[in-house]
Amino acid sequence: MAAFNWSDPFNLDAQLTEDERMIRDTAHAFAQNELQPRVIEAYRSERDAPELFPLMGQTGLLGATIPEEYGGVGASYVAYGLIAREIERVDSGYRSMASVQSSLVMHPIYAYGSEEQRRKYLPGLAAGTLIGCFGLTEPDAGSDPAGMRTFAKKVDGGYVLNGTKTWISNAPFADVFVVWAKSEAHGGGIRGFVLEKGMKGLSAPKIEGKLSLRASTTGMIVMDNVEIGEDALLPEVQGLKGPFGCLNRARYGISWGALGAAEFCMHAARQYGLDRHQFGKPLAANQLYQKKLADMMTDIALGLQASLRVGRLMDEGQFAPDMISIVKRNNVGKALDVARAARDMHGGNGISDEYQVMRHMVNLETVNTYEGAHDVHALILGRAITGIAAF
Ligand code: TGC
Ligand code: FAD
Repeated sequence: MAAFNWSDPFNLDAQLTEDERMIRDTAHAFAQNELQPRVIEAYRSERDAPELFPLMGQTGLLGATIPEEYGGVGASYVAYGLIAREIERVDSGYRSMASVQSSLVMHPIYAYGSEEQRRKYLPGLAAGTLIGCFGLTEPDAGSDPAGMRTFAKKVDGGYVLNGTKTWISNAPFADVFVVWAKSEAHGGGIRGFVLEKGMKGLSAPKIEGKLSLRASTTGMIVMDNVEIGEDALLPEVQGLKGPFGCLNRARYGISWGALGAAEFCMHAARQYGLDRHQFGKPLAANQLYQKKLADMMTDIALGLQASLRVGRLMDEGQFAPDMISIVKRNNVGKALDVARAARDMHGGNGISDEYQVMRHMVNLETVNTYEGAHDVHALILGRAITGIAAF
């Protein structure tokens, strides 16, 4: 019989390759040494942190699945998930910064871009010397991106873009903007365009006052007659399957990341319960306290196994997007439950940012909403089960 390890109940470690374990350990060391010491103050002050991108880039954490010739490390999707888990163990906002860069900016340029676009942008994005953002959501088109109004009018030699994107991670300090718009030249179909900071008519004001994800900067993208050349169009994709192809990767990464946040919360609640005594015994000696820990461990362990399975299928090219809806929805919802319980188990101290569980809890409210809200993924799955779209 094998020994039981409460922090790795199904021996996930043994299911990883040597390379994956090495990437995980590198990400863990980076997150604990570089991110953890900054996060409490960064969250308090809602401070922009563009300086983290080169640090992540030097560590190989940006665009890890992209081939080496474009600056990536050619890692597996499982390794990508492990990176997200280690970064989000510290903060969902830091994971957001990295997953937008990797899945929502580097992936579309790699998968849908011209060779010239790949060579121009990918090495800088991988190194973190360029920062990217992804503009899909608009003030009147969130869960229903087909309702977007951003429009690319055809002119000689290129396009003129008009429209507003909102709730865009990294936008206020981004150098590279992957923007989705309806294109006059393509029958009103949705196309992707790569814009650059400094273009006339392009601005990215910051959204202030977030009560969640405060370590990550969020803004708008305002396009007021932005003139771009033909070379700004991503040539290899048309329609919503373009942005959704990126979202598949980011949602999958989130399914691992959210469980990193949940693991932090569970470990903190366990230690708190062992250290703190009430009624003459440790809190952890109470049945109710232990049941909460048992539920947390179970949900985290099952969720990790599910994400590992989906990651392996992605690496084999055998995944369906609905599988990703299962793990994004389930793992984020369960992580939110874990974080709320951990906050409660810390009593009054759980309210203080020093103990960090409440920060994870409020962060996960965003994670539950972006990249397809929890209920929207239920509807995607409902459509898969019944054949009826209930949106
Ligand atoms: P629907 O008719 O279902 O599909 C339109 C076309 O897209 C294709 N498609 C997909 N392709 C690849 N992967 C997927 N997951 C796909 N889902 C759909 C589909 O085959 C079709 O292709 P074609 O060739 O036939 O045209 O589209 P719909 O308009 O009915 O969509 C409904 C719904 C709910 C599925 C969709 O709109 C949805 O997922 N809404 C959620 C929106 C969302 O996730 N927004 C995310 C914005 S980005 C973000 O939040 C980043 S935060 C990142 C961070 O900071 O970490
Ligand atoms: P809505 O679509 O208005 O939904 C509101 C509520 O209604 C939700 O509970 C939803 O589940 C529910 N709902 C919607 N439709 C239905 C239906 N048919 N049936 C039942 N219930 C329904 N977007 C980007 O493009 N790029 C980014 O980088 C980005 N970063 C973000 C960062 C942060 C911090 C946040 C908060 C958001 C970010 N987003 C980004 C936007 C995010 O993807 C959207 O907020 C999300 O898709 C939901 O859209 P919405 O806010 O318009 O909500």
